[in-house]
Amino acid sequence: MLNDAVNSRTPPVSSPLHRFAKTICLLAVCLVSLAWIGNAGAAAAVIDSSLLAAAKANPAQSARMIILSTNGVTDATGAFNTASAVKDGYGVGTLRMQLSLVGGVAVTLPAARVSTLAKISGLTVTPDATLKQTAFDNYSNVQLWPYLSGIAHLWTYQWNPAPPTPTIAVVDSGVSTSVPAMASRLLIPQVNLCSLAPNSSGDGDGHGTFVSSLLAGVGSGHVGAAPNGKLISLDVVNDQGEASTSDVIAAAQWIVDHHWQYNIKVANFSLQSTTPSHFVNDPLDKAVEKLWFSGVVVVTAAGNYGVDGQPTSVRYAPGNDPFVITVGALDNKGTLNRSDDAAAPWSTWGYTLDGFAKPELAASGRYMVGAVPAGSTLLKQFPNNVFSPGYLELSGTSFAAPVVAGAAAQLLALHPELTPDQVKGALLLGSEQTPAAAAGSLGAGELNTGKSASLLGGTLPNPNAALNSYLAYDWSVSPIAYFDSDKWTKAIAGNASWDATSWEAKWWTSASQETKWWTSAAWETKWWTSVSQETKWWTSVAGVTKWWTSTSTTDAAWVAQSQTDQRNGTLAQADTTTTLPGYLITKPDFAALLLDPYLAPAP
Ligand SMILES: [Ca+2]
Ligand SMILES: [Ca+2]
Repeated sequence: MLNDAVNSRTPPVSSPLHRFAKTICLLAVCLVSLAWIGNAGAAAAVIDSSLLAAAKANPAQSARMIILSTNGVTDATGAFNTASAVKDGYGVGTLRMQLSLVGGVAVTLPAARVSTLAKISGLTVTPDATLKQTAFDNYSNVQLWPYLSGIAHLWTYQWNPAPPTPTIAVVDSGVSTSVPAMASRLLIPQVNLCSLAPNSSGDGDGHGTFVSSLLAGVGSGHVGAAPNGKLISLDVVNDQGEASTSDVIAAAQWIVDHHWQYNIKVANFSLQSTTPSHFVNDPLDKAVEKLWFSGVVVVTAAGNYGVDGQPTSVRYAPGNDPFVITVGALDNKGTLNRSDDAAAPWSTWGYTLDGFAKPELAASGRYMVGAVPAGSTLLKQFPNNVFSPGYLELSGTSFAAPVVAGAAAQLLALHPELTPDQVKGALLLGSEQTPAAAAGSLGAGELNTGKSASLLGGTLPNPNAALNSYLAYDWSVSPIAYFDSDKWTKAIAGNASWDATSWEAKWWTSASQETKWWTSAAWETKWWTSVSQETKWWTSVAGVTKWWTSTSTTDAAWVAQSQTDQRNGTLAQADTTTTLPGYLITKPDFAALLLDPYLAPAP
């Protein structure tokens, strides 16, 4: 079972022994080639050139080295004893460890003694270098979110390197590659689709760079969710945080046209329209659905227009589209324990104008630290939010979305064959319940990527199953499916219990193997017993249809989500009064993580 395969990749515990075993393996590979070179040299000792240089430069300096002998540990030990006993005034050495696996010893000797070792045939002497394990092992983040979300669990694997994540498209204000965290992170030069002036090359606004650094940055101490894959940046937002719907749709079109070419399997939209809409008519919703039906997981922000944690309608595209993954902002309260986790008070949740509960799930989105370009609009607007040079601390569902987008990419790295529906199912099924959060405010729950990864071998529920029965094809136009909105509209207009029959039956039966989440009465009853809200909509279909046509063609202005949140006054005040730095991981947190099979970072 694939489930087992995934588990077997995860070391049981981050033990020193495991680490040591890996070190030995890496060294062994190294030394096999050295030994071969040595044998080719007719049994003369082979001394690594760096040790010879060290002996020449500072013969008295104590040097850590590994002595291998073609005759094994005994002869290597003898060689050490001979070298250690040399009376040159530099003192004796230390035999630190016998390495029977490779026929050698790890020792400390005055550097000058390599001249003695060089005269002993059959030896290979190399520095006992500090191993820089691999770049992947250096991934770290000073904040809590990568660990709490189970993302750090997937940064590394027992057998490095980790499988690369697929390419992630970022539809935002651009990415500045002058920011160290984002240098070399773009697969191809940025695609500029922004028609609104002023728009600098790179990222004049800063939002896209911030989002991208959370997604896949490699800045020291600020590694993003999917650092072992590449991004494609589609710039649709100008330097003032504005975009037009048509540009965002053009970006979706670009991704549809190029996803095979660049292996794009995830697209992040930390954006929203400013015009309320129904998904069946909204052009951007249709665009992101095309992405979804093309095999690209679409992740988007729920919005920051919630007030005091109360539900509201979730009414803006693309976060109101029922197919895609809409992400709410979790306030993890700066603690690893989930017992205090809740939705950030401004994180939007509730029903869409079409009756679908949003968000799907939530991830940390409060007091997030991300990279911003020097001179960017965001940096100028929030000088008091500077975490460290080049880094800001900001809050918003914009910054929760890339966490989930990165998580989706990590799942696809493990199982490239997964469809967007399956990725969505795995993310929801693996999500954690949070008792302190209002039912539904975090959707199915809080992201736990490690747990989702553990479920990939099993049958995954398809949260979109009921909707998929309304997919259709028009082969004369496109091989990509489309949502038959006429059929769906007729179905719900003629059957007010569409939700409780076709939707519910398929959704719940597909998940019958799971008990925890699917039997959650809170989710189900919240959804299905909100009769007043649903009825209100179901019985006004005619009027709604009329309203659709008056809004759907508007090329509305767009705003980057965090900017709405942070720049509209009250919320910015609420979050900026917090003392920096916030929500960091502590040593006790890290110790606790090691005991959690879904969260423990691989060594
Ligand atoms: Ca831009
Ligand atoms: Ca917490």
